[in-house]
Amino acid sequence: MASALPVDAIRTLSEQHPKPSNVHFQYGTAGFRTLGNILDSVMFRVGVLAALRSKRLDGKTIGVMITASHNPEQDNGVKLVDPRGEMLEAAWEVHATNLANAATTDAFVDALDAFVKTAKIDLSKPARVVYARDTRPSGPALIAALEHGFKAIGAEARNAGVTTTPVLHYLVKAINTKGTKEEYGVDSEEGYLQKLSTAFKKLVAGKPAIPPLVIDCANGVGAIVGEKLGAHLGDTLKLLLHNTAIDTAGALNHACGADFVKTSQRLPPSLASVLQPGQRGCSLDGDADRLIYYYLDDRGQFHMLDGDKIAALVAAFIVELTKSAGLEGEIQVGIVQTAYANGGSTKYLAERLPIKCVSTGVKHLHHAAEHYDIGVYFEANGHGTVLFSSDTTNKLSSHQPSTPAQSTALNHLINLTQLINQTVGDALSDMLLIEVVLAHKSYSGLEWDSLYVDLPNRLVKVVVPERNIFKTADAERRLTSPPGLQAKIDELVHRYEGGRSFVRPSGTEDVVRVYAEATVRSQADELAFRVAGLVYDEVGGDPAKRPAEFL
Ligand code: NG1
Ligand code: ZN
Repeated sequence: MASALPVDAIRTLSEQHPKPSNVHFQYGTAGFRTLGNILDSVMFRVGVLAALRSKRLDGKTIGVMITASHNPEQDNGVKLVDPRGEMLEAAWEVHATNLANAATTDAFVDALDAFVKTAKIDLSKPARVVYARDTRPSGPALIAALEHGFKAIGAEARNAGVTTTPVLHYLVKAINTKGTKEEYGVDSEEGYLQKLSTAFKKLVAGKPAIPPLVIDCANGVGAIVGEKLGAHLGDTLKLLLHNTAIDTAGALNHACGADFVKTSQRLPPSLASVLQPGQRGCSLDGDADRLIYYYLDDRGQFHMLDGDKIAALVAAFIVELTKSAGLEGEIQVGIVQTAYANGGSTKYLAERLPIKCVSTGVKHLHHAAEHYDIGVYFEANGHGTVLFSSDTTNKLSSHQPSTPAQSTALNHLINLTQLINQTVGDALSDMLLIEVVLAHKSYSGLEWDSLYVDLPNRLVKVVVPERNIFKTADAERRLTSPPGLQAKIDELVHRYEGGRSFVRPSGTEDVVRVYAEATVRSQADELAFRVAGLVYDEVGGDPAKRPAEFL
């Protein structure tokens, strides 16, 4: 190796970011995520790690995003983004966890040393990173700690400021493809907004004027980027931004945002006097990578259009376009879901398209979607995107349409590749995609909703002392541990018409999640609570403190 770790600089700065002694950190499905005020040491060390990742990949730019997404305001987190804009390679999650948990500066330096050797990192390579944060109040201090990490190891670091998670992913890919034939776009937030809005305008040109769209920004960073997007869209699509109080303490994700809507299955109270019957509304989450749509019917009844409905709408549209472009049989569209997908959606989609169920976590969905020519993946919670394989992209640019209709459809497909953020789920890009489909199909929320009927469902969490004793198989649809619990769940599920339920440990919170669905609302609720009761008893929960609804 041509050079060594700058141990002195790392030591001196590391001493300013001591690890709290009583905490164990874990790089989970969404990076490190916990209370913002205990993450200082993690940020410093992630700064160093991101630089090493860049060196390992020959100086390619690595992204670092500081956010805790839909979680409460006091939480924060950090995750690394690999050069093509995708999630950090899984093997490095373990290294991240090890480095974050070294008890002292000495232990940290030793762990780094060992890691550099085993991972064969050539320290003479350059280190390049780009980083951003959401609007959380703990963000600025955490950024300062992260920057110390960059400084300690001598990384070339670019600050992308306060922006959405998907913009950061876009930037990483745009920077790394600059000047190549895969150039992804201009490497700035402005470049991102230009790219999306230009494609959107082309896709809706000639369609009837689109009525304004109500957007719940979750009092987060989506409010900032949403406003800029609105300016780019002008009259093409008027964005009515609500819940934009990014400076109000406690407002972030509070009684608003995509997670609130999906979990509570109701309209944010703040929109009660805003959303008119028949009007389209949507909610972003705190870092604008999740999106849930909804509308009120004539009777003022709330209807939710979640990630599963988005997948159905978008996949059907793309299949139609490939047929119209004369590419039927040449380009295969496939779907990826998780066990949380509504049974109604799985049935609808499986009758029409190849479909795959994978474990929770964007990296699993993303990788599975890469196996299709065009892979549509959405989590029920509204996180998802569409991936076009490079073969498909080439096919689209070389295909010779034989009729004007084929040529139009082909152009639409090409513009979709520009509109869609293919690096990661992106609420703003997905929102424009949905608006394109609705405009093309002349659908209101009601018609979109009628594609299939959702089965009533309930998601419950059970707080447990040790979530890692819960182990799953079959894309998390069955428990293999604790022994015997799955059999009890099966026995219960059989008693409910259309019943389905599964249990898995959360990757982001110290809880076990219980999902249940059934043909009738009250039965779905009852099944969820009874399975939660089984879990509660299994972990030796105090019978006196057993939540009343766990029957
Ligand atoms: P966990 O906490 O592992 O259930 C949650 C979501 C995931 C994913 C991650 C990352 C549900 C049930 N789970 O994971 O889908 O989005 O957060 O943010 O929605
Ligand atoms: Zn998010």
